[in-house]
Amino acid sequence: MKTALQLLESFRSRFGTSSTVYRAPGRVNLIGEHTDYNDGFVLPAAIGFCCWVAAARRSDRKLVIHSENFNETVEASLDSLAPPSKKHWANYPLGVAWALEKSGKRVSGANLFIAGEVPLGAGLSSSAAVEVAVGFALLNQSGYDVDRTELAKLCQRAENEFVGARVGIMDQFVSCHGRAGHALLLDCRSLEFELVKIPADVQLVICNTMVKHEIDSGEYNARRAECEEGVRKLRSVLPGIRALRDATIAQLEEPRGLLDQKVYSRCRHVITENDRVTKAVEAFRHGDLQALGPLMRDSHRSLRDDYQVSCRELDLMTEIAVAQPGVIGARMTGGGFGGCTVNLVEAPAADEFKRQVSAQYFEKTGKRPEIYVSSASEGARQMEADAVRPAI
Ligand code: GAF
Repeated sequence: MKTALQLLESFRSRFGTSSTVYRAPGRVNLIGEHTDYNDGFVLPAAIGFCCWVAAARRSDRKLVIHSENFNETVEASLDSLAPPSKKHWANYPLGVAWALEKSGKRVSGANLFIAGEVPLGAGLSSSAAVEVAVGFALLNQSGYDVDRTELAKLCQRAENEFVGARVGIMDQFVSCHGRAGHALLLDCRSLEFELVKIPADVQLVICNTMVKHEIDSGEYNARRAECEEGVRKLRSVLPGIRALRDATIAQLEEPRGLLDQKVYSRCRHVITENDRVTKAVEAFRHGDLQALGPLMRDSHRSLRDDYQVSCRELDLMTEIAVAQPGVIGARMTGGGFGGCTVNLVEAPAADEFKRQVSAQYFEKTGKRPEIYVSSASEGARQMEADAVRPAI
């Protein structure tokens, strides 16, 4: 974990001036997968890994952005930002500046030093963390107050329209609004949210399969298009529906003949997953942790069989996890096609869980998994110079 002081020093040795430090977290989603872009419900938590940005204003309209992770510096003029044709790490920060300007905000030129600690390609939203940290920095450096919901929407727009991945709002939203010790129940249509306390004796254990998760592989956008097709077809019998969020499972069953098998399965995942989120929140609220296991199991199966976004390693990691003592529930988390599983584990069992899962996964795949024990953390912040303590 970095400190604000380290960032200040790195910035000074690169740009020669003082700076202000910001950070925004990655996320883990407890349940509610691929529901956000269907106007549904999600239950993510911000995690301890963050993207850090040190920033100082410039007098011109230039952005000079250095990435510590890629050891590369990119320069761009705020007057000529346009969606790029090629993949590049700088598309994320530049996209955020572009989205801010598109929304009518006048962004100041700035020097930015970016250091990300969210594992890349692990499905823990390293991109949302970069976007939100940069957006927070640019707004603050340009003299604007930060409206967290607006920032999340701008970062989503950057990713949709500049980077070209049609992601939903979940990752950016929880990176902005996360709260220590809590998951966040988000209604992705109204953007209203409630904090859901995670009991102190439950650990979030995140197991990285080490299979790279590729969100822009085309598969994500394809799933989204299939959901949209489902809504179009269902609308002929249910004229009122705007998104899969509006349909019940009974309403999906009746006109089943209208949908091809694949689209039907995609819709079934989304509709049943929304229901599981509601039930999981009830379970947390009533302290009925045992109810979470079957909900997480069914979520994983639905993502594997109906939505087809799991992979052999995610299935295996989940199977190993549920056989361990002290595990409450396990499932894949995030977009899928690799990345991580999320596990709720009774705190005293967490160390042994980690050891066992790691050894058994290695034995079966030859891959050494990374396993992170994280608490639910705070959302994006401006930092005080001398501490990891948030300034606001
Ligand atoms: C990715 C996306 F960025 C999110 O918006 C969400 O759709 C998730 O996949 C799947 O739940 O993280």
